Amino acid sequence: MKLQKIVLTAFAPILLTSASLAFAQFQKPEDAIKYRQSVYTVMGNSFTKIGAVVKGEAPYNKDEVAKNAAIVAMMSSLPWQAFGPGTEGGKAQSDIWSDGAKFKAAQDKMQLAVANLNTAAQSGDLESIKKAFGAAGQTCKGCHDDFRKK
Ligand code: ASC
Repeated sequence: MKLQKIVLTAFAPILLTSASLAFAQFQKPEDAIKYRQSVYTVMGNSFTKIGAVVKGEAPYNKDEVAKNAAIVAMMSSLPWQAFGPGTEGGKAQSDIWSDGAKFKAAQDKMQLAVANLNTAAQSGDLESIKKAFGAAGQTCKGCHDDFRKK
């Protein structure tokens, strides 16, 4: 084995660990705020497009809804790493940091609901999409009521 390869193999776990830590870290609180708000902007954009179909304001196109539901589901795991200690600000209420367990429960609920929406969207059954969309929207609203400044 070449020395380079041995060294890389030996340090791979450390490199991977520091890479995943770096992924969750931000230089300044404003960077974390901008990151989480950006994620919500992208999620909201796709969610609203599905909403237009559900409300009958836009025609149902299976591939479009499936694409947007996949975007929402994928993005739903991202905001939370940007609510670390010392990143208070934006529209975030202080309860996020003082009642972390409640905030975590709300995150899990939303992630489950948008995963269900994605499953329905990939299946292409508009009735189940409508149901799952309503349930997902409730989890958005619940979290806003409890944790977002008005
Ligand atoms: C959206 C959006 C939200 C949610 C919420 C659902 O499209 O931007 O924040 O839906 O309004 O209740």
